Amino acid sequence: MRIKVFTSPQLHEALAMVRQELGPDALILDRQQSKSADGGALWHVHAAIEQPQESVGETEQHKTEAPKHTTAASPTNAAATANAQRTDTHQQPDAAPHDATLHRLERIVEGLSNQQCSTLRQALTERSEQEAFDHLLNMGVAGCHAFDMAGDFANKQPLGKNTLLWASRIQPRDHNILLFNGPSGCGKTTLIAKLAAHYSLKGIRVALVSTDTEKMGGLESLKSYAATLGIPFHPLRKSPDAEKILAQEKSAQLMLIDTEGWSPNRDANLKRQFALWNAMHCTRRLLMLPASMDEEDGMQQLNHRIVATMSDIVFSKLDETARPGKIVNWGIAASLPLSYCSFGPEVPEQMGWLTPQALFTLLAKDVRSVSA
Ligand SMILES: Nc1nc2c(ncn2[C@@H]2O[C@H](COP(=O)(O)OP(=O)(O)OP(=O)(O)O)[C@@H](O)[C@H]2O)c(=O)[nH]1
Ligand SMILES: [Mg+2]
Repeated sequence: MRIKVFTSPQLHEALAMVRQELGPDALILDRQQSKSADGGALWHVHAAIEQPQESVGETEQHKTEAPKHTTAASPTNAAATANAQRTDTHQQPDAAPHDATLHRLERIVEGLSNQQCSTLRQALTERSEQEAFDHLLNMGVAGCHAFDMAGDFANKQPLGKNTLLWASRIQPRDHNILLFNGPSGCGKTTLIAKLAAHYSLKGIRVALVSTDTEKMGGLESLKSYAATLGIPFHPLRKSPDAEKILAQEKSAQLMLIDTEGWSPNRDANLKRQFALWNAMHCTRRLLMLPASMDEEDGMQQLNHRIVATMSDIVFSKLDETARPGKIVNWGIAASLPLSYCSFGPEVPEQMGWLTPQALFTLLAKDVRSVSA
């Protein structure tokens, strides 16, 4: 595969250059805007086309060579290239072994993202912004989001006001029914215990429910927290029982529902769980991802169809990662508003509500200042 970057002040011009040089089979991998030295807009379009057959056996070094650039000022011999590419595409041999192709694509994408980062960094004019960009990248924020946030971070301003969605704060006295779900061990039960302790100590009537009834010991820890706090606890095994629980707890101001952990590879129980969740008429469904999780694994979780039925996203274990910036990438990929966060195992401490100010604090690496 051959990759080139086409740069022009106008997007349509850059796309026309792609078509002209690589022909109609060119694949547009990405397009990004940056600023030119005089402050004007510059579009960078990454395009790819299959390599001719004889290049399949080329050395790895050649295959992964950095993308070549074409700018509006350096037009190329379009027609000849386009014709050559069209012919070559038809002459492609059968697909290379699957893993070799994947490996090559991964390296291409990696090369592209390094390339994009340096382009984006150069587009920042202030040194302080470039340093902020570097810091955000080190924290795990993806290049394009780090670019958007660099100015605010450099000026110690709240982050992501316009790029991320922010949930409206829970008003516990309004009879909220909050359901927490996410991968096994992400910290659902712990956060529910923290919230139950926090709000019941403030005099709010809290009731706990758990649909984690099939796993050995799944109910035990929440049941003991409920006993310690002196608040009601209900296991929910069958959907018809939901109405009884709702009727019994109608005076509860905050009902917190714990669920069984799931993952994209282990979602056989989700159908049964989903029916129980629906029966509880939740006011919010909060998806929890632990920041200790690998970013790609988190993205896989976010690709699951169930995510479309969630209202908020919660991040736990922020104390267990050196790259908390991945939550920015997850939040934007999920298109879900950010709400609670948790940054330690202790109940009832180490939790808070994510806000643009809290995100700045977190990425400046002072997670303890995120307030509840
Ligand atoms: N460091 C750290 N540990 C946490 C945090 N939240 C939870 N834990 C720990 O993570 C482990 C799992 O927490 P749980 O609350 O049981 O997780 P869960 O999502 O309910 O797990 P399942 O019920 O098995 O799906 C426990 O040892 C918690 O103490 C956190 O924010 N930071
Ligand atoms: Mg649990």
